[in-house]
Amino acid sequence: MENNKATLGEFIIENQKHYKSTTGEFSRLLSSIKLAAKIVNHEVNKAGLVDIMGAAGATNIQGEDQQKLDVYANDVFMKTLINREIVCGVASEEEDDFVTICGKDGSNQNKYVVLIDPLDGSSNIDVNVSVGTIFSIYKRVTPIGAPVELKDFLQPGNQQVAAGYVVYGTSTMLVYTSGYGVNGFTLNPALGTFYLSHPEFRFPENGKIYSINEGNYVHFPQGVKDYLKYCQEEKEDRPYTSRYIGSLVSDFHRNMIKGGIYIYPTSFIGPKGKLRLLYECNPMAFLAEQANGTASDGYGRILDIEPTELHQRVPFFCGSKNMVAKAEEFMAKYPEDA
Ligand code: P6P
Repeated sequence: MENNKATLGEFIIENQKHYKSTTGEFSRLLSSIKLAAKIVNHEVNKAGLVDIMGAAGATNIQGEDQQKLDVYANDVFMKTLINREIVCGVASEEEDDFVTICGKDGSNQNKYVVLIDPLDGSSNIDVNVSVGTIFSIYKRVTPIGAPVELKDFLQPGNQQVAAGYVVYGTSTMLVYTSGYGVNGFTLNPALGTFYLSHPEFRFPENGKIYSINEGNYVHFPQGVKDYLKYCQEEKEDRPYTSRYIGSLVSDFHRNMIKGGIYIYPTSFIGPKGKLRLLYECNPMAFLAEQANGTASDGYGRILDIEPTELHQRVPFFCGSKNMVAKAEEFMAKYPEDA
């Protein structure tokens, strides 16, 4: 019965002592993300019944076909965060540039910016496989009230004040960290309430699942090819199990519960990999480290990368510490691939 579990709203209030915000602004921000997640969830859950699936005809800055739910999810988060003046700016995978309401009049005194992938894994929508929203929250570095600038968004991941995801799967969960561990909340759709179902997520120390699109094998760096051979050989606790959903949030979520590594490396197709640093890798890396896991670009800590562009891509190795460490060992044998 949920009645003995805290709701997300109660949890946010109980943990206000952790948030450096004394005005309740941070709590309002988390509550707004909760609201947007419920609205998007409602549409995702009925996508098969109404004509909201399929490409919206437009393409985003990544050159990817925008699925109608992509566009819808982006609109919902923009309306919830910008129109209601909860934050001073938002950068989104679906927007070429950041969006802000901090005009020159200095009226907007908000101090947070949000970076978001409104609907990650959207190519799975039409085949009824789970998708997710990923968010990353920073304090602005420019003066409060002044116009927001790109440098408010180009901060290293180690400056995040919070990060999380919503996974729209067999059940809808909101999972987030504000630097004090990772907690998961499951939505009761009948009540429209998220309940604390997974307190204190922790990656199992020794994972045995690897998640990678082996269709790109011939294009992988040699270090990744060697690591995959290591995972597949019959020795010690191996062969490991291969599981790949094609939805970062879902693969990450499973690996955090069962132990495992997710890899999206560089390849001939994507010389910097495919995943975006600011609104995919950094938030997932913050969650991973807060859940006793780790996240690397194959050579160094994801959270220490100094961003240069809003939509820049980086290679991504994330999950159980033992597996990421072993993958980095193989990558280190080929420094020319760095
Ligand atoms: P591929 C979805 O587009 C995404 O960004 C991640 O959610 C997912 O893990 C990856 O790309 C899938 O990419 O090239 O294997 O189809």
